[in-house]
Amino acid sequence: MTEDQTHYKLIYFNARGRAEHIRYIFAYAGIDYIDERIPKERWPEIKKTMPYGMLPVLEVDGKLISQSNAVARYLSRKHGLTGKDEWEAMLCDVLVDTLGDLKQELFQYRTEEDMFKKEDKKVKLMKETIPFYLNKFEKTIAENNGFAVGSNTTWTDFVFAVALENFEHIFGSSALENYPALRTLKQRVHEIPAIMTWLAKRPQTEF
Ligand SMILES: N[C@@H](CCC(=O)N[C@@H](CS)C(=O)NCC(=O)O)C(=O)O
Repeated sequence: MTEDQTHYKLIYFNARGRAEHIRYIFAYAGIDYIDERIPKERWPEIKKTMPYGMLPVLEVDGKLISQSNAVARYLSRKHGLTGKDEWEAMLCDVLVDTLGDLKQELFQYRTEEDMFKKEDKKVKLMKETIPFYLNKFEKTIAENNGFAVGSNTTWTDFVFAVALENFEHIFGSSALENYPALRTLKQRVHEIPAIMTWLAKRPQTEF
């Protein structure tokens, strides 16, 4: 268990979503926290009390902090998960933000209601957007022997492991077959004992 005596409550919905990489950080660093999952029917009332009306929010000794990646960076800085120096910390951010760009495109595809537009989006994603990003991620992670940045575990590894799990859920388990370094990263993260313990006990949700 860590020296971190702060009282943390992570408030989110019953989903992995934008909170799961934060839960990996807590697990990895051995930090105690309350994993509060708001039922949908209670959200309208709770929304009014949140700083920007959205989740996740981390309660830190009673103070409410918004923005999943601000929270993730704060905890990662405190617990040595931002790489060995400022340069690596920046590289962590570059990869997280670039992956965020791809996730945004995937979100627009998943939420498209017009079936024709959805099919067009799928074709573009599969032929252009996904290979464009994944080939670049693959190259970087292969150069780092399965780490997103440098040669140690960073919070960026967790962001990728969570995203890659979702990616395989959406596109099938063979979706990463041409990306061995990405598969290595995901497997390595999911074989870290503290993360394995979390995976075994976490609530099962679709996303
Ligand atoms: N940039 C914010 C986005 C937060 C966000 O979009 N939260 C969604 C859930 S993933 C939410 O709270 N939706 C409910 C609402 O807007 O009422 C973050 O990363 O924390």
